[in-house]
Amino acid sequence: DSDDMTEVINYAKSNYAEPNPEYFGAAKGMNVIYLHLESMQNFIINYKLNGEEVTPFLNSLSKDENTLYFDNFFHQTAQGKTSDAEFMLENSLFGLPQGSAFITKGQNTYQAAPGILKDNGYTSAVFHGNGGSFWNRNVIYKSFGYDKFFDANFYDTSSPEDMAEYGLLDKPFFEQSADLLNTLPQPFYTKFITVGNHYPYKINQELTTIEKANTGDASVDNYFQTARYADEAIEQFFNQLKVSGLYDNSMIVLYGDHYGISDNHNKAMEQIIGKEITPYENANLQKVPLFIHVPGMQGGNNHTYGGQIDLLPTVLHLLGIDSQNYVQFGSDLLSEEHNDIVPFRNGDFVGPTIYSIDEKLYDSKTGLPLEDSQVEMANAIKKEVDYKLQLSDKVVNGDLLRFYTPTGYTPVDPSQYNYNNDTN
Ligand code: GP9
Ligand code: MN
Repeated sequence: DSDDMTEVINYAKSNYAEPNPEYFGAAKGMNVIYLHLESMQNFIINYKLNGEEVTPFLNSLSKDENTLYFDNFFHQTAQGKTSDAEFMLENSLFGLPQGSAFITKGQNTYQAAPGILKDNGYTSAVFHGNGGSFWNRNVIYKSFGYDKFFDANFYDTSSPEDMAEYGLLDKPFFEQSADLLNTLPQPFYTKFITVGNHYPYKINQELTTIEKANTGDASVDNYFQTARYADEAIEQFFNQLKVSGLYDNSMIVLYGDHYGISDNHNKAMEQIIGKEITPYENANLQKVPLFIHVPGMQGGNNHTYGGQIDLLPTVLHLLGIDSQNYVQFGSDLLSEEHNDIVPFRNGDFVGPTIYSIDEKLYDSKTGLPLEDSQVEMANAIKKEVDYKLQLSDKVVNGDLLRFYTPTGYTPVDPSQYNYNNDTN
């Protein structure tokens, strides 16, 4: 009810982090291009398999002068996997503890990125080479205010060798996306969802350019080949953007959606990373890469602790749009006031001083168990984390945003959108 909404608004106010003037508006008026990198984990960035880089293109971005690379950035997904990642980055609301909000809460009222940006003159579109009803996308994207959803219907999926288990492989996907992208009025807000690097990472060997690993665990071994394929596809897409000229007036955001290798495979992963996988190391394996490329922006490696919940306020501030009137549970990664405690969906958390995993505390730097003197601080953080998750769930389960319209925000009318056969 509206009392709950008052509590939510008060929390959102207290959680708001002022933009950093050095970055605020660095991408003002630019297009936004999200690359949703299926199952890409951070350990693979700058990792060498038998002396060879696995993701040379992403590695080069980690050294690019106009790219920020966040190396303490965590996925915060649960059972909703891909859809949880999307839900967080479109809304800065947490996915639900069970199931997928995409499926169960598709008709809620949202104040998502496409809606916010529409009021700032942006067109929005999602590109994905799988059927539109997967994860209920064709329903919830309307609630988010997406103008267009180019699903498998818009792509040529007739060549079996171009297909992965969940749709069109990344290289033909990006290639065929070029014409669709050119139909969009600028500035646009877009998301490209890749599928080639998806469990169990099987790929036609003719498409591979790196050997498998040899741990004996098939999905771990294959992962390096599909990650390399994804890396090549991303490079190809960057080249396409350079040719079309979009590269010069677009912010490109690349993020891993969730882990690719679950903890069932930790024995093989110990061989890969060369150390024992304790609960602390297992938490570190939940890091996913985040790159933000903005023409003219000062890049570099950023060690701030953050997670997917923080992306929306970060991106809005880079675009010069203040997030302060919106109900968002994350905070701008580039702000001095950024909250660097990263909640996981099960109530565990990580941050620059303490990791709390399964009720046990670890020193963030060393991974050693924490002394009793720090228990009090950890308990206080834990309380805040639980409160935040529960309040976000209240918003989503109670569809509370229908009781609140931020100043200057035009509510979305989902019935206005029609995706599949609408090619105008
Ligand atoms: C399918 C894709 C995969 O459309 O996005 O989702 P996932 O299995 O990773 O949740
Ligand atoms: Mn996924």
